[in-house]
Amino acid sequence: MDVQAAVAIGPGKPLSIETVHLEGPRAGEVLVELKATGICHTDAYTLSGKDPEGLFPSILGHEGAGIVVDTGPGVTSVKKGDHVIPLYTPECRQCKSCLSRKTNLCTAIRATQGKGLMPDGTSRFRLGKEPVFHYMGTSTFSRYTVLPEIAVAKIREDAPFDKVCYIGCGVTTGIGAVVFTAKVEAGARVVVFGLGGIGLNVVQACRMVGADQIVGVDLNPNRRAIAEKFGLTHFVNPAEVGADLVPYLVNLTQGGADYSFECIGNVNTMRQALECCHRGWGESIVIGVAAAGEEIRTRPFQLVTGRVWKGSAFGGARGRTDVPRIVDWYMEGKINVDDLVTHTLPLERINEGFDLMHRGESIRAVVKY
Ligand code: NAD
Ligand code: AHE
Ligand code: ZN
Repeated sequence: MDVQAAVAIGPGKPLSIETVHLEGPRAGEVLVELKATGICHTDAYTLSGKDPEGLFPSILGHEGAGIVVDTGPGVTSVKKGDHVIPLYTPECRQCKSCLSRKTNLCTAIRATQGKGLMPDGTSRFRLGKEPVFHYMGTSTFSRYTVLPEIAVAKIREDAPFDKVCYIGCGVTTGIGAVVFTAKVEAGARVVVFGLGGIGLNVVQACRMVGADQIVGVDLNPNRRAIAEKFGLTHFVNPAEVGADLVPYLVNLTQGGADYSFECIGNVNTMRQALECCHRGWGESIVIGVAAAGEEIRTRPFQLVTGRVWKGSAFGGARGRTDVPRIVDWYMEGKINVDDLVTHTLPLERINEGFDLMHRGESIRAVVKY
């Protein structure tokens, strides 16, 4: 079928709205009509050309929601008409990683996914005669996409697509990092670096689990008001504090944070996030994605004296199991997604969504198909 999509034609170039050819689902695959997709900072990172797995031409986007419109042979877990969220972290429930119960990083199709291909090693998208690469196994910047069955989470039908698409990445990443990766407990003191689409979800999850102190660090002063609405207790602008940010945060948290979260993707703030943690037990969770070639540094003494450095991908969530639960949390009013979707645009204006993010004006811009 011919479908309209925003194609990443080259690094640093605006997305180009094109009619591409999409082949139907093969064995174990489903065809999904996307109804909405969020624009995450990671899409901008890959479009910039700094992602070692970035390929061009490709169809980016990994924060979608839609309806199954066709299934390939052998598909049993979803059917036509089901509402789904595509998963860039699939859940096969059979691979070594899934069976370990120690990680959400399913490895069933990771190798082909990183090469922009479906599990059988081919692409379903074409522009004219040229193949177009998939992205993160999801390619949600297209009105239709093909996904492996293990890479969709079936969700309830009363959930609005233009809000729950954000659960396909940002919401789950932020909430999950608190609930699944760090397991923040009531009474904790937390520092969150970066109060954007991910960091604000970390903030609201910390409030949800009963943290006592939630400190946010961001260069954008406009983030203060919305972060306070989501549970922030102290806003810190590093431009005002200067070089002494770490001792400032240690003092503010009365000895150091029990948990810190880096939601920027900057290796300098990753170091600050670790070093503002409490001696003996403070845990720092790296969520931000830093470009190829970047490296993190600290004095090993920081770890010897009990601080813990961890990472979190997709919030440690197991997609098919946890994403429907997080949709329920939203529908039950336990988490606020609506106020974080600050802009809604048609596909034709998707590049404006990237501009809003770069200017720090949006939290999440969502494309509604
Ligand atoms: P965003 O652009 O919405 O938010 C980033 C925030 O950081 C902004 O508020 C900005 O003002 C602030 N900031 C930038 N530089 C700063 C600095 N030096 N000091 C303090 N604040 C600073 O981005 P996002 O969508 O929230 O994504 C954040 C990061 O998380 C990105 O690197 C993204 O790629 C990554 N990410 C990781 C995962 C994962 O699974 N690990 C999932 C989604 C996104
Ligand atoms: N190709 C990138 C990887 C970037 C990365 O770390 N991605 C996160 C999700 S970011 C979503 O917004 C992730 O899930 N990583 C685990 C994985 O298997 O990719 C790079 O920089 O190399
Ligand atoms: Zn993302």
